[in-house]
Amino acid sequence: MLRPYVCDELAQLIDLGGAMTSLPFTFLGLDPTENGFDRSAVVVLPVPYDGTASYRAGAREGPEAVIAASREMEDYDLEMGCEPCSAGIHTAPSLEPYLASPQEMAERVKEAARPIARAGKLLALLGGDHSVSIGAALAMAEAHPGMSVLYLDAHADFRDAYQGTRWGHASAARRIAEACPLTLAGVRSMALEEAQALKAKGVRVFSGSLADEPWDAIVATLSHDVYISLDLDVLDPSVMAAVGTPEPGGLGWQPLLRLLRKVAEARRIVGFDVVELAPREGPAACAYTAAKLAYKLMGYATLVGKRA
Ligand SMILES: [Mn+2]
Repeated sequence: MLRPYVCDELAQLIDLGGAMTSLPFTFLGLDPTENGFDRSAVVVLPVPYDGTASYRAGAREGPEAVIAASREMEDYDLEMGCEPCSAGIHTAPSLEPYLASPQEMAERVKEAARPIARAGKLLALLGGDHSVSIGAALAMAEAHPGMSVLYLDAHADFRDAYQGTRWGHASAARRIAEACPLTLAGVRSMALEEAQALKAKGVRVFSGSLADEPWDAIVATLSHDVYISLDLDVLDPSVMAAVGTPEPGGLGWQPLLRLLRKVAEARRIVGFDVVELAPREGPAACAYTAAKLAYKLMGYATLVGKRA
């Protein structure tokens, strides 16, 4: 079914069965005048694009579902004992997709992320299929020389090209790894071509559900500034069913939080993305889980971590 990329409040209520609320359609329902760009430490960039999805599409509806679910969330975080949103969370307008060329779409994301990166804001990109991370990571790497990327994904996304493009979700980690050091974690599925390329290029790979919690070993591969690209399919499908390409044997919710907190404690998180939520592929709880994960990352990055 064809749907507009940005649907109105009414469609939102019908689609997601969301509670009736008069909150603004921003992350957490925060007041946009109190959370303007200049006053906010965090900038949410919604990128409703799934032009390169190869299995189950629908990630174009991810950002909207995450923002809708975030409006049902409490501002207060029990673990941190405060309201992480007091740092200011600005929700930027949704980036308009460009469907004619995945490469130009990556460029468009990069241009949108650049001013956020240059202003020293914490970028919080909401996808979208995983191809949207390419432009975001490249813009962040430009603004933060020496930055490394922690790429959390059930799949390697390391094909040189797939289905006629080098800028799709299946090549996202490969394109990013050409620009900055990349660590792949939580991976449970890859092609032979990818296994060989990962080895040839010396990418650090932590595979499986990470049940032995190799957090220190993962952190040790990362430089001072870190960008986290988080494909929700890194979580086990029992926790996160609403993804385009579910893969068994993934991380649990708590282990993933422990990893993210470890990274925040030891490094400076300069930005992150949460991608691949395809809300129609799973229960509504998945959008809420994704929203909570994004908020946890905002809190860890701004409160727990190094800010210099
Ligand atoms: Mn991915």
